Amino acid sequence: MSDTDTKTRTKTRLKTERPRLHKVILLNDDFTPRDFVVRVLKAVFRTSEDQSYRIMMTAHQKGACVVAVFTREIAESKATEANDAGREAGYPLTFTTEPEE
Ligand code: TYC
Repeated sequence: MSDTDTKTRTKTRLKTERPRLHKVILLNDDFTPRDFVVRVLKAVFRTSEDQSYRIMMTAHQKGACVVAVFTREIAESKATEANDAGREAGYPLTFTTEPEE
């Protein structure tokens, strides 16, 4: 028998997939006042006045703007909260969610 024992070890690394993130998208409409959109963005997404204004203007000019990305549950609950705020004030303000590629 030799002094040195050589053994082979197989290391199994399980691949843990990260949860897919979901985008919250702000859609433009012709009725919601700009300052109301900014107010909702600040309250629900905690974006600064400046960021909120830019997001609102991008949606206003391009038709839509990605607000932020979250896990699916958080994206959906924030979109719902923001849509409800619009509905409560009588505006058609709309946020949607979609999975990131
Ligand atoms: N287009 C609206 C207006 O002119 C303002 C607005 C901007 C509404 C962005 C929705 O996602 C929006 N009053």
